[in-house]
Amino acid sequence: MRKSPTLASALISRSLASVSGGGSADAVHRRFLQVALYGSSSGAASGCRYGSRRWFTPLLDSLGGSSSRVAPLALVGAFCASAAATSLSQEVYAKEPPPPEVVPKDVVLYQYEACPFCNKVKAFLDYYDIPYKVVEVNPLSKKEIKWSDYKKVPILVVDGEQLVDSSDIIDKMGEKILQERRTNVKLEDDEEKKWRRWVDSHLVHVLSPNIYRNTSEALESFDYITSNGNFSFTERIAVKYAGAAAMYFVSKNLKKKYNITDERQALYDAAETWVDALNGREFLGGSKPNLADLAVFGVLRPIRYLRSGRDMVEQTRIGEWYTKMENTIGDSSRIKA
Ligand SMILES: N[C@@H](CCC(=O)N[C@@H](CS)C(=O)NCC(=O)O)C(=O)O
Repeated sequence: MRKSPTLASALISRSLASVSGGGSADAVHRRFLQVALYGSSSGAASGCRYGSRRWFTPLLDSLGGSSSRVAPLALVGAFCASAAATSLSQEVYAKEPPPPEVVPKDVVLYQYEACPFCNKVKAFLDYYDIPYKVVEVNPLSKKEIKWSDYKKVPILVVDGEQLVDSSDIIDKMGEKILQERRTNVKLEDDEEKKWRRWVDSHLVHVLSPNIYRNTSEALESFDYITSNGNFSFTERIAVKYAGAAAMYFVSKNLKKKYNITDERQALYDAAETWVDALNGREFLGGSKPNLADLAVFGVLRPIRYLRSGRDMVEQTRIGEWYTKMENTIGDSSRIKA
């Protein structure tokens, strides 16, 4: 069903129309906006490197109709900063590499760098030390995933098999590589399941209203967004300010949709809820992270070093767990495509 155009879609659509030469008023009104923001902090002054930490945040709502006619505006950025360089004196926790015979030979992740769902998958791959290549998808053309019927990211191609949807991807990868380890225990306990569901049904929806909360945070986010990501030069320029303005308005709609009155408080509450769930344990999984730890960490990673993420760590008790997760996951297992 068609929805009315909003100021956000109009702003974005106009910018894109002038960039891509594109589209009738009708098509313009069908566009939907999705914003992604990504960052990376390796501490390396020379720029991003594979293996650095990344953050990103996306999530915008569809403002339009059928997917075949929708030209998404997604704004993807990347940044490298030194803020997250982990202190060497901090304790380093062990990763859990699976036995080599169960590790897939060829893993390719189609992603937006800042997408929380993509970061969730990456947290899993990084923690289990599964080498993977990344294909950064242009959110406007999506030409990198033209071959697939599935029009979202993440898509993970594992030895030629396409897996979609972050939680399903993690389930299927878990079945492949964790089977041996888990044969003697319940495949996934109820607590782990419950919190993984909470990430998808609650936590992710709190993120966008926070990173586009006001004009300065929206601009901060779009600084990230426009500094990297798979955009042409012209697209980058076109979406920078229009995107920040549009997202400011879209985030207001998202608040309504998800019944959020004070977005910052909602973020703090979510962080505190998670710490309560830990109930004094290092990780939800006990002495090692489980899939719920990886999911929470993955979706928070894109915002951690934005204003909202910094506030969250300052104002709640989540920082200690987050730092342990950072240390445990360590370098990414991403390899060059
Ligand atoms: N439930 C899916 C959600 C995936 C999703 O919504 N991805 C966004 C990017 S964060 C997307 O691809 N949106 C469609 C678009 O960009 O056109 C998952 O967990 O993987």
